[in-house]
Amino acid sequence: MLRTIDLRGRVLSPTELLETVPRATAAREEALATAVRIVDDVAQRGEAALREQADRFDGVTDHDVRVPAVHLDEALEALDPAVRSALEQAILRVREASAAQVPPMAVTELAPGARVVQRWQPVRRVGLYVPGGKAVYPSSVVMNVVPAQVAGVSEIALASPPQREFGGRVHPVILGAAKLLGVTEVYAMGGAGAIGALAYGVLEIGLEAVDVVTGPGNNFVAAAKRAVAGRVGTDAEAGATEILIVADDTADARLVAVDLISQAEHDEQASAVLVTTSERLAAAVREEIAPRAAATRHAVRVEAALAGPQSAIVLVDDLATATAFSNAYAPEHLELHLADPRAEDFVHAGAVFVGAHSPVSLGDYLAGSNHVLPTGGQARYAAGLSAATFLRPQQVIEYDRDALAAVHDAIVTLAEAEALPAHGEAITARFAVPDAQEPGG
Ligand code: HSO
Ligand code: ZN
Repeated sequence: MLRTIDLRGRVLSPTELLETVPRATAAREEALATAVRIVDDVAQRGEAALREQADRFDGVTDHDVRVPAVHLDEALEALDPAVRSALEQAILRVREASAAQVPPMAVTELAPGARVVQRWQPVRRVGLYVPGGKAVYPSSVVMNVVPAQVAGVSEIALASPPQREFGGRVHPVILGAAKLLGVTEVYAMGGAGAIGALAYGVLEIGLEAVDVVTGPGNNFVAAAKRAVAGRVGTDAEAGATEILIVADDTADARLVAVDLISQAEHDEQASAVLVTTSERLAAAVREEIAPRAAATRHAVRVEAALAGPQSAIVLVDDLATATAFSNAYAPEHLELHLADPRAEDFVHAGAVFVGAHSPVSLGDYLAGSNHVLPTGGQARYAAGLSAATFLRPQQVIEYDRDALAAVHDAIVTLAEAEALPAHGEAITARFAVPDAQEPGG
């Protein structure tokens, strides 16, 4: 089921490496036109458009788009105690790690009396999206909400699709998790329309436009985030999940197999890739994975993901090529099963999991790290959710007279070089005594 690609004896450029295991991202681009239409419809027709979309996509009519407070209370009360306790553990860990990751204020004294301060300002109001189609992830409530709270965001609106099987309400465990975190502004709306509603606001239901929209989702959600980017800030696109494992001959084939399967469980489009220098390991993983995949609850989905062109076992000559492959691929999740793992060499990955006891499933729930991570190669330039997603660095400049005098000539020179003499005069004016106010004048 998992095809093997033998790259041994071949020297490939990063682009050629990438082409050997293509991702299924074309669908995201194809979704863009539809997403733009749906977002525009919500921007123009507000609640009516949201209701039509709920009917069409979720099979739900006459539901409360704004979730009443009592539904949140009921959901928290009904939360299974074991689930509640597990969520609480996750919240504590993500909160602790997120708080430690808040960047400190930077004060630079460039000269006596010349100061540039960079301070971090929270975004005022954010819209967090929690998917609820093929999968319902209360853990994603934690991963979205906690960093926003740690950043000091003052208003959090949460959106998740209305569920037909729950009478048009948001999934009760998602509601319970939201209430557990103190989030009370929740909307039963899903897909591209929800992203449009958060970005443009829907006054009839009391939804004020937000400043930043974050969260994972399907191709239409990802495309809608592209469509509203610029109007609001957005996080990276967390689409179909990806796991890339780099392993040598010391790796345990059973653990490699179960980890590949764990992420293939999300989606037929999920990518599960093993890059290894060991022919023995490749053969052992091939042997382990088929019966395990067949025996798991979502066998059909797992097998489809593993059999897809986006998944493979890649055999390479050496660790340097494996590293180059991983850096070209820029996976959402990278696991290192190596005798001497050098995590610092793997510069393009949403998150790096080091050693046999740090599987992606740990990061999905309890590691303390965030599981909303860039997919589709966006880890080359983007980051996973963190408090920083909800913070903007702002520079504060304060020079005194002597400090400004010290750079007077350089500013005037540059202003003249740019043919902007008024810029220079704005400096000179501070040192010339104005005629009208000359002493005794
Ligand atoms: N692996 C997913 C997150 C998740 N897993 C939620 C289980 N629940 C994307 O990082
Ligand atoms: Zn997962």
